Amino acid sequence: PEPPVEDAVPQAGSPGLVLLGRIGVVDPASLDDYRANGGYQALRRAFELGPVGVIREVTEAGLVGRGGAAFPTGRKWDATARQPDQPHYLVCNADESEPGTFKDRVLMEGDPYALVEAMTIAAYATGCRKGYLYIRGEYPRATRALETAIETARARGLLGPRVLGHDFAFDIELRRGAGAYICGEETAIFNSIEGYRGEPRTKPPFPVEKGLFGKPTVVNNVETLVNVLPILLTGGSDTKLFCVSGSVGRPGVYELPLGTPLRELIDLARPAGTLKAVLLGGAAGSFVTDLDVPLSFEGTRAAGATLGSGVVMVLDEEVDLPAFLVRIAAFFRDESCGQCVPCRVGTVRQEEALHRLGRRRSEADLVLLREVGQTMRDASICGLGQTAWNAVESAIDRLGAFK
Ligand code: L3W
Ligand code: SF4
Repeated sequence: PEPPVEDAVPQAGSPGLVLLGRIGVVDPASLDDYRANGGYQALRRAFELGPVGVIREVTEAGLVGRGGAAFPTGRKWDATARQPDQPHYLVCNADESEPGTFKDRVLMEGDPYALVEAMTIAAYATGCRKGYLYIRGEYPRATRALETAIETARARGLLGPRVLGHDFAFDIELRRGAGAYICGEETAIFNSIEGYRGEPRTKPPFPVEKGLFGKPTVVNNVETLVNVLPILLTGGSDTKLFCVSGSVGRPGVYELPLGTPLRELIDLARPAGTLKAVLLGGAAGSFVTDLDVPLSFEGTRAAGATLGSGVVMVLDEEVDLPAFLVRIAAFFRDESCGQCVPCRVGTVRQEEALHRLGRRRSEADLVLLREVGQTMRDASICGLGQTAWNAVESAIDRLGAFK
């Protein structure tokens, strides 16, 4: 038997949790439980506000995307709602694949109706009648939880031709990924849903204008959508989920106010060894050593890092840094879709150079790494290639790797 989802949430059941408040408290399969714990209040409020009012509240709350890029959600919704081209589509990006990221999994397994309700609100605000929930193929338990939630919501009139008795039709189709990291890139998702290879498209045009099936599309991450519920009910909370892993005694998903110092989070997770560095933002992120850095999008940016999707991977002095970097490079080489040369060739060259550097120091290989890394950053089509050198660069510059 699988361990209960709340095992991955060290704070489960604590007061003050907003996004994680129902994890381990409600039975994820029970719509009645969800409703008894605040469920579907936000959708009722959305119908009172009307689509324009919902977008105004989301914009005023300052919600930004939680998938890594922190784009303002209200702006995205407003741009889609205004498109005259029909139909509009909603896509929930639940292809959570960034190494070290597992927050969306916890939300989907432990509180699946919250995502169904939040998608319904997003669709109402932006004029979508159809939503696709694109879920990572390796998440069978989350898939089952969402299948149950979608079917139950449909049977109880919370999805379908007249949602909650209103003149608003909306339904959700669940699509499973097949193991490719690149299918978490928003336009690769469109190709995958349309039945093509999961390869990113060039942007612009942005999805708000031409997305799924060439139509205006809102794409949001799971955590971004779930944030809309407290925004409509209380004006928002400004908390963020963090996925803590590595050399700590209590790994798992934590919810803390944005801006909390990194040190506080690591103390909660109980560091296990002498800390060497923290990888923020996952394989696409960077190492930091300053534990006073505030965990906010601006704070991490000022420290030359990124909050990304909330990865906080703790490394102690025992870590074999060269091997760790080779592992990251191998991941990107494996997951590059191969569509553009800088990334297809660059990720191979990066891994080869790191292998050689692991055996013996070479100035020429360090120069090569930097040139290849900069080329990937400048010339790759999508975020995968553009960020594939981030962690390696910060390990060399900040941790003195290969000195
Ligand atoms: C309308 C414009 N829309 C941008 C939209 C765009 C997208 C969003 C962000 O993600 C991040 C990276 C890593 N009009 C617009 C516009 N948009 N300009 O805003 O766009 P963008 O291109 O900045 O980023 P992105 O390609 O969506 C890249 C992170 O993703 N990452 C990994 C993430 C992994 C997970 C996970 O496992 N859950 O999220 C890898 O690189 O942090 O910052 O919607 O359409 N003018
Ligand atoms: Fe594919 Fe890499 Fe180019 Fe992205 S950057 S389109 S993953 S080859």
